[in-house]
Amino acid sequence: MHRARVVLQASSKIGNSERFASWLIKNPQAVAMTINANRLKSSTAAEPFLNGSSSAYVETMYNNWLTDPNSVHASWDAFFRNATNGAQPGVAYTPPPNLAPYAKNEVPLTSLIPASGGMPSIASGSPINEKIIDDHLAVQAIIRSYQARGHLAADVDPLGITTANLPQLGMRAPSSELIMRKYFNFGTQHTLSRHSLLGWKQSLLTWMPTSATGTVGYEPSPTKRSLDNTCDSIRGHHIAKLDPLEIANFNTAEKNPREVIYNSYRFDEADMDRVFKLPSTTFIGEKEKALPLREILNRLEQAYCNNIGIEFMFINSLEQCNWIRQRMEPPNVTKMSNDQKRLILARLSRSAGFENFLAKKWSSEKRFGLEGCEILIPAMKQVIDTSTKLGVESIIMGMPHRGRLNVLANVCRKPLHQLFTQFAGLEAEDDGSGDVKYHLGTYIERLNRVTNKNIRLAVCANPSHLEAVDPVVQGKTRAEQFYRGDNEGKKVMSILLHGDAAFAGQGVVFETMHLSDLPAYTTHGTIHIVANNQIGFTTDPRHSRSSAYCTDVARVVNAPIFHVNSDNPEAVMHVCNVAAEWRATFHKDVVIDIVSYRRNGHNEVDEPMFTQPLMYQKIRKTKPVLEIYADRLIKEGVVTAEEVKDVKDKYEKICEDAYNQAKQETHIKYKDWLDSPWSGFFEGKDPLKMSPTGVVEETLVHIGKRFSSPPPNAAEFEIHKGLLRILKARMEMVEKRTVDWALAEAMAFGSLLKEGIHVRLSGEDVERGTFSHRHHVLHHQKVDKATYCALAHLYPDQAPYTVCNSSLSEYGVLGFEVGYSVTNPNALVLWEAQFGDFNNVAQCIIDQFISSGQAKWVRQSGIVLLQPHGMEGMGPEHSSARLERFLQMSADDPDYMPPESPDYEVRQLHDCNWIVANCSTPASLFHILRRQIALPFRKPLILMTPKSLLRHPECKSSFDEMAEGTTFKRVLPEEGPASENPDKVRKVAFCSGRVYYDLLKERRDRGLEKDIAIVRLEQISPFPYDQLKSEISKYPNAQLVWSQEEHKNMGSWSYVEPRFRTLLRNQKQISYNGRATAASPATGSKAAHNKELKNLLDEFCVL
Ligand SMILES: Cc1ncc(C[n+]2csc(CCOP(=O)(O)OP(=O)(O)O)c2C)c(N)n1
Ligand SMILES: [Mg+2]
Repeated sequence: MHRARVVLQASSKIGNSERFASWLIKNPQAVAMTINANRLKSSTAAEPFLNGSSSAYVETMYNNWLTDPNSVHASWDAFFRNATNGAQPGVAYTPPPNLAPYAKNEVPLTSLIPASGGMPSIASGSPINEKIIDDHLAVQAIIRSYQARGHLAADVDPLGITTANLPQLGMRAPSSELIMRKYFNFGTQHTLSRHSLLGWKQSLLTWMPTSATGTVGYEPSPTKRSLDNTCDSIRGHHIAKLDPLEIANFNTAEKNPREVIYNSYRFDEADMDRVFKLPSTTFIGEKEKALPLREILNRLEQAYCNNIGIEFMFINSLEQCNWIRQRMEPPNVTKMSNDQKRLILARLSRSAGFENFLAKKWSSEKRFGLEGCEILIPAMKQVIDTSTKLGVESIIMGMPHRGRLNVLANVCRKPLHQLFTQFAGLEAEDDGSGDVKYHLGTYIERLNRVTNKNIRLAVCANPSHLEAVDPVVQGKTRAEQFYRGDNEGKKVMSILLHGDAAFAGQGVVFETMHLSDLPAYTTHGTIHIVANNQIGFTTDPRHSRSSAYCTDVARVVNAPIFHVNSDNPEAVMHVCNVAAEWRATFHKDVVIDIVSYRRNGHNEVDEPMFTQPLMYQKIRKTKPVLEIYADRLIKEGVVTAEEVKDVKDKYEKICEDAYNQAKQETHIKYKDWLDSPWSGFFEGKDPLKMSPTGVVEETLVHIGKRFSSPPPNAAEFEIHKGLLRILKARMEMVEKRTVDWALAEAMAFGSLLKEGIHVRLSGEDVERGTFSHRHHVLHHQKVDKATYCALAHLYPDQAPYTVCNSSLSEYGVLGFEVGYSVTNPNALVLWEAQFGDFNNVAQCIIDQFISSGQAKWVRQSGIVLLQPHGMEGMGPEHSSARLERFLQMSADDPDYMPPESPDYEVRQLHDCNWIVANCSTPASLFHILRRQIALPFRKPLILMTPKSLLRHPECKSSFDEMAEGTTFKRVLPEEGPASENPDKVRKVAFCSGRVYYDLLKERRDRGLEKDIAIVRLEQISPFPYDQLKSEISKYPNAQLVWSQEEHKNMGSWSYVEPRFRTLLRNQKQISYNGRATAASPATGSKAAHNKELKNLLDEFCVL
């Protein structure tokens, strides 16, 4: 307020030539700067409306006037003109002109003045009364407060236990304390949870009437000042000057974020019938522009404090806030037609009927039933109906255990007999080890009977690990959008279901949400539905989260959050409609928090009374929602009791028939549960025939040259000089027909792109490459966002190339790429770790999806993990990608050597769960990447990748090793002098990866080239028994060692040792050459590192 007041005062001193508002517009701050400090002290008593809460209002008026004098009422215009013309305090105000008749719904300011109260009338020409302004401001602030914090007083909990803080049953805040006009006595604060009170009591209720006096007024509270400040600065951060470089572009829709500040206001009971003009930020009036205060409060109560609580005022867009207000504020927005009500009831009946049926037939089986949140099924169907109406054709869902079978049965309409066979303990007809029934995925195409449109529904298979499937679903959704050309997410969307405890507790939720608006990761809005039963296993919310709601994580992405009481089905459906429309309109995430309860224990054999006795006493007394709603509709005359029974009986009969059909089944089929069928990919393919991986030299040259050239419009596109040098060096390599690591990778990608294979490389800083070796995206040095990616412009009809720096997340991003990779088999999807060390942050995705996904869910993935790995003296981290862990999870039997056959390689690959490799040459990289696509099936590839080798002069390959007719070599034999006279060779060292170059140098330095042969395993797992066998037999007189740079309990040793034993059949031994065992992957001391390396090399040379 100071600013407005001070500016007003300052302006009165300004000369006549500068008296118009227009000059202020240009640089209002400059005016403020010229103010004489003494003026701050001048009295404003003569302008009483410049005091207190009205000051902010006046400031707003003043700012508006500065921008456009016509935008404010004529009386304000006159006042500001007078003030700027130097009028003395007290005389600047002139009454408003009132010449034109008032438009319909327009309320004259004079009519707002109470008839009694002794206040002078505006029309009388006396100065405007301070109370009128204060009252209006108070009403505006009340409206705003309901919008911002009404959710805290909403009745969204069907148990009425208010976030499960139950020192004693029945100690919930009485509703009279929850509703503004009635509560004022806070004596029961200690019985209420911090969630329910700390937030809203002190803020929303700032205007509450004291029940003792009946006065509606401001209740001074210790937090008053800070609350006022909060309001004042609620969006101040948008304009705060935080960026020292001043390049941040804070994209807020509200350019003038200053809010009304309120300090004090006071209503009498008589005020309740006074009519107040409604601000443009509310839609409670529908067509009415003004309402009596009593009606305003009633409507606000209905909109914000009934069975729906809405959190949306943190959203940084006025347009979006208004959009929500428009859909939530008008009276009767949740009203449904009778047909709609019957549909909800029918769906609810099926949802409850399904759980009842399972409970009856398999009473002691775990199924994680939905009882208490049966409304989830109608809710999901409503979201799907509305989304399909709005153009969505394919929905990908991820969900936890709770209610999953019900979702499969009643949302996806998976054949019931297939579901019931899962309870029968039958053996599987096809390969794989399977999964428990409440983890399986499904895919279904069917007609949506409500919209009469075809729809594809997929529920992704998921592990027990809660929320782990979230990024996978997003990746799959993104991929489907990409391949359908659905660039705005109009056809394909994702729905993620969550439990309350998991949604609040699992970090991957945040990591996934944070992808939601990134250009290469967005799915253009996800609808999140929380089946919030107010408990996680045996822990209630006060011990499982620090946030007020389980959904608070969604606030970071500006997602609106709708909390809704599950016992009010129509409110739930309304919220679902709004959420689906929100997603279709803004393409941003939205959360539906269905506040419900869990009628049984965590699973059906758990006893909840052990740990939540009071909550469960309450639950026992709570009627099931089906009963509540059926009674309501019967009472309303929408349905009859007979109809309700008929719907129930019919569904029971359907279940019974399916049950009998399931009894006829003798086997289950895992394929029935596939979430991502690849139609046409396997058909007609020889499952053991691999396409060639070598390519014609012309292709290598073309890609090499393009990749080594600056952008075609080089004259205008200024690239960094250092990059010009790199490109030049690349071009020289191409001319010499050689490649380094980066060039080989580019040629693998480029040749696949040429063949129509989409390549997507994602991870932290992948565009440049952590080690500055890749440089797939060149940046114009003078123009922001002007980039050039040569691999995207190799051939006119090539497949698209996507290379994208990701957010700094491993769990989220790797999960995303796994989801991406299962969508289209004709794509090479790669995730690169910044350093291999960081892959363990994504361990759950590696363990639960990548290594075991096919075995559990018959779902294949050809994802590639590029993991910088190598002991180069960089300390405990930045050294090891934990090769041993991947090898330990390889499922091939160390005691079994597959029989030799011409298709040995592909057979092994077919049978393994993943491929683990530590290649030593660029040519190997080229072939192994291309082999991912050449295979007639898909397998994950775990690739250790180099750091210093990226620039090692010897780590180069010739075009000859990549040209037509060449293939990936699982084993690289010795080709030097030792191989010429193998009988004389005294030692054969087997190794893998970068240590080869250390061994090579040491052998050369010591002149042992004839004595020691070095054989490299370019692929470690599956173990290349066949090729190693012939290598071993070449050197009959040599001792065998395995040389590795990792510590003995790490690296490959534990994996290769038993397999060598199987291969050698105890006729020969292989010994270990490498670092001793250790707890830490690498030493932090450079000296110790060098010493360890020296020991390793010394030992290597001992003959
Ligand atoms: C990552 C992870 N940690 C722990 C568990 C064990 N667990 C299974 S269900 C559950 C409680 C989940 O509570 P909530 O998310 O509220 O879902 P609800 O069971 O209540 O539907 C827990 C802790 C798990 N499955 N995953
Ligand atoms: Mg829960």
